[in-house]
Amino acid sequence: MALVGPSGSGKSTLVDALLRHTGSPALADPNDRPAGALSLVAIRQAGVTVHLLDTPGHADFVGEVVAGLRAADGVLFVVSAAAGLDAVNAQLWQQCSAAGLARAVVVTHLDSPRADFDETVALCQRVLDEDVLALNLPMHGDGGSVAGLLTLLDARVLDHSTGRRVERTADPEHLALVDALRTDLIEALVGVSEDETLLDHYLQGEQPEPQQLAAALAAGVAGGQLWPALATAPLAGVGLTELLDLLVDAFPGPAERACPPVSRPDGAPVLPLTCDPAGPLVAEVVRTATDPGGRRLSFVRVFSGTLRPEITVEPRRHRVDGPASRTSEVIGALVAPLGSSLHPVDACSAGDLCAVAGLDSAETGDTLSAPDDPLLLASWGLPEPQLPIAVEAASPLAREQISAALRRLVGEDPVARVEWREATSQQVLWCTGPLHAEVLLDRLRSQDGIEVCTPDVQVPLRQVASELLEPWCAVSIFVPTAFARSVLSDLSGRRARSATRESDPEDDEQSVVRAELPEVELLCYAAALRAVSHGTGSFSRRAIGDEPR
Ligand SMILES: Nc1nc2c(ncn2[C@@H]2O[C@H](COP(=O)(O)OP(=O)(O)O)[C@@H](O)[C@H]2O)c(=O)[nH]1
Ligand SMILES: [Mg+2]
Repeated sequence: MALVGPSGSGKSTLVDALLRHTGSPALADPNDRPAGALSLVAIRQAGVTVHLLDTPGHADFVGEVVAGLRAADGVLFVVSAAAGLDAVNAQLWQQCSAAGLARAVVVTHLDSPRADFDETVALCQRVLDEDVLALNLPMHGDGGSVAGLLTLLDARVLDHSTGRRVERTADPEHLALVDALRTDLIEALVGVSEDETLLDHYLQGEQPEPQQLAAALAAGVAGGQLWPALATAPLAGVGLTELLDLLVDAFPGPAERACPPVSRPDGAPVLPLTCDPAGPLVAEVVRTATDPGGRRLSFVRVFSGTLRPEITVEPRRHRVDGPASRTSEVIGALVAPLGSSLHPVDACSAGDLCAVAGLDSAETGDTLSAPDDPLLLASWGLPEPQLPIAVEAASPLAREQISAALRRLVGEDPVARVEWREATSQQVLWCTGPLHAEVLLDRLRSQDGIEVCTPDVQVPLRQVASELLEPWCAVSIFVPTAFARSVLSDLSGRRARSATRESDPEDDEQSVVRAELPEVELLCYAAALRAVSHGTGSFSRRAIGDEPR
């Protein structure tokens, strides 16, 4: 399960609460939860291992979110009842729809003075999907605290006012208050149910059995027909049992999901794979960390086949900048997240997640497969990093180490790139935004002890026959149509020419704005576009030659 949502919505708090609730210590060490990176833990509930992929909320770290979504079979949208949703979340919801990921909405911050659960669910219905349906409702105690829940399907009160969870049948006056919501939910479930007798009986006025409704809920969640919304108060332990029950009972397991498309490394087609432990090996590196011994630790989601110590794998990548990796590597010891720490495992088969230590040539985003059966997973449209940061070593010693350290740094990150610009003798680190740059340079400092300075990025100007020339680029900017006008008006202040807007032929709520402008105007454009598009815009660029200034 990937947890996504705006920064501060309570994703990490929810993960900690779920860890504690299932008997593991919470993540105490801040190193376990590095800034701007995916964090992985696993909980056990009713004999099922649930990996929780906690994603960073800020738009600069969209690469980590995309890596998390790729590794997940389902997604929890964590929404604060005090702060609501942002446009980036609406966009992520669409990406999840395209990938057929089962989802639920977890509402947090219900104890805050401005919180309104019904309003938050209504907002989700407007912004995400009209079939976001509340499964339970918060019951407030003194001072706005969440004292318990009222479950809509089986009409029970889960009373936490004594500090323990006490279950009882709802009082008639409670039921009368929620009657309309219950009817809506039951009708939605009857509507998506694969059980035809359920509809017949319901139309004849019979109340469905709880098991029938539970089966309809699971079918609706797995089939992407409805999206349960749950009230929680993670800090008070309210709603955690209900969330875990939903994860285990209603969300599809890995075996029920198709393996993402794969091909041969040269693009030649292969037959679709399934989540079969005996199938050909296909795994993806979703995060790269450094273990306490300084070794590379690659977190891997296995989609097909089984990863075992001593087998040989070949990491392959889509990225075109670095040297093509053709190194075979022998898998060493495997570990897997369990609670908030890592434990040794004998093997990791299709559907599961583990970490491999010392896989030196593998980078985040690489596909691992067998050398004699090479396969490559289709890439999942990662955004191009468009903020260039010039990086210079601050000391002569650091100057010798900086190239290798930068290469390692970008290998660990899903989107960052590094480029040596001969014309200006600058080492340029390409990031998604200022926060991403800050986190990467911080890592350079803390992991490699390299202090850097970041002079302005130079754009090479060429002197030809007394005419000064500067490079120009053609850009394609992808934004929701609602922001296209702001993007165009911002471009007009950047010496842009031939600006046009077209609707995406497949989705007229998305637009492509094209324009040509001097490269120097693009130096800070990643941040400017972030501001005018509320974090939803992305762009690509193409050099179109030098022109007189
Ligand atoms: N009052 C209240 N505070 C919460 C709740 N959930 C999270 N917080 C607080 O909100 C802040 C941000 O939470 P965090 O989990 O770090 O958000 P994330 O950025 O989504 O991971 C922290 O100070 C949490 O203690 C909640 O349900 N109620
Ligand atoms: Mg967090």
